[in-house]
Amino acid sequence: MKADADRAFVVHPEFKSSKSSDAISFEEAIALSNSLGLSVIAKERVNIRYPKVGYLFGSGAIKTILDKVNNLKINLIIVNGYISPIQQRNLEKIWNVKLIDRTHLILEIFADRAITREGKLQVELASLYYQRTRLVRSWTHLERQRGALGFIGGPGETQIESDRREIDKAIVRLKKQLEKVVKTRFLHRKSRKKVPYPTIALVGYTNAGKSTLFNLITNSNVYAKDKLFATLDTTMRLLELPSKSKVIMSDTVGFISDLPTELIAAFRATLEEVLDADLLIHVRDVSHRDTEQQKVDVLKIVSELGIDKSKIDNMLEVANKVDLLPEEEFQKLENIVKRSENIFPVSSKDIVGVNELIDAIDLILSKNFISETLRFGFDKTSYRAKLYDISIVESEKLNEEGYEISVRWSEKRRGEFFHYLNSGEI
Ligand SMILES: Nc1nc2c(ncn2[C@@H]2O[C@H](COP(=O)(O)OP(=O)(O)O)[C@@H](O)[C@H]2O)c(=O)[nH]1
Ligand SMILES: [Mg+2]
Repeated sequence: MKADADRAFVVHPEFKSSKSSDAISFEEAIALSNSLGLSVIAKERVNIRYPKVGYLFGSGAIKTILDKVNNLKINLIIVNGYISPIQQRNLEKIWNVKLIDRTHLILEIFADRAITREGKLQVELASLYYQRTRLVRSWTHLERQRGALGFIGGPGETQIESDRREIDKAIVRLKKQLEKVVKTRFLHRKSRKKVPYPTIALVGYTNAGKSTLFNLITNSNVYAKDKLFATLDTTMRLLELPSKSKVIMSDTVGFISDLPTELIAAFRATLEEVLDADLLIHVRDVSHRDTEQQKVDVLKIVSELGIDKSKIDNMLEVANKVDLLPEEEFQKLENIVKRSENIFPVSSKDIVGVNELIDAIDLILSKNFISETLRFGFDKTSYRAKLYDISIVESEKLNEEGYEISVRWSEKRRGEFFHYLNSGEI
């Protein structure tokens, strides 16, 4: 989608009954579009008093949008809301561009981010369900049906039915594959963990500022610029902390408000890297009117993902966008921060509080991760294999006596290794 559709126009339909939180959803849709790599050339809020059956928008709005599409050479319109298949087709014809709705936008993002086999299958499944609801007859078929006085059938109907059958078959196939993958999930996860560094994941709602903070921290870092790991995608980077220890930081899609229920499984699947992270950083937009509820949601979902309680308790909280807080609110936050070790007021925009955050990450990881050098003879190849297997080796030297392997690991992994060693299993 990126290549030919990168000049986007985000249109936000605002209904009479819209909640005040809609303004935020508009901002969020723009953040989502950006994170997909689209350039948002235009954005517009459109009041809808009476939704038009076939077009949603009134003729005035349709014309205004058409002019913008032509003047600004837009090739993709994102309607931040639900749009019926018929409305979609009609509007695409008038505007002569591709149009996607909110669910489709979110699906594109998940498809872009799914890393594991399970994640990819979940997203594919969700998009098949979505497609299944989008099958429409073309106008000619509809007219033919009317002519037949309500007789259901005719070429249009047959085509839709057969498309639907194809999709249903694909759904069944995918579900079977998914079942298999879920059964072997544990093995997959194990084989994926191949980086010998502690990992940090940024979590939080979309638009909280995760990517801004991620870029801020990683762009100024030498290691982040080095492409040491070809396997790391753009959402993961290797960083060097002030203590010289290295960590992998990963940005995530984030939580999306009013996530359509049919996308929940796919959403969770894209968050899998979070399960493996050694440290979670919860990035919040503290200027958001629903910030408290968002925090509750995030904590709930994180614990439902099956993350260790200790990891959740140790989660750091970034109170981002403090630059947008009125003085009085800022004071309140400062008072909370004084009483807590885990909350960091930050402005990723004005670059405030970032060094304090980095120092805290460094401290936590140095407390939780021990570096040491192990030495053993050449006959102990199984020890060496085990160390590589659990992916904690930082460097290795050989001398006359044997191996000299430097590792960096958590107390837990260390315990596991020595347990194996003492039990004679290796
Ligand atoms: N005022 C202000 N805006 C911010 C701050 N951090 C991020 N933003 C803006 O918030 C929007 C969403 O940021 P982004 O990093 O894409 O959020 P993400 O969806 O969590 O990755 C962007 O327009 C950013 O420029 C901040 O500290 N202050
Ligand atoms: Mg982002």
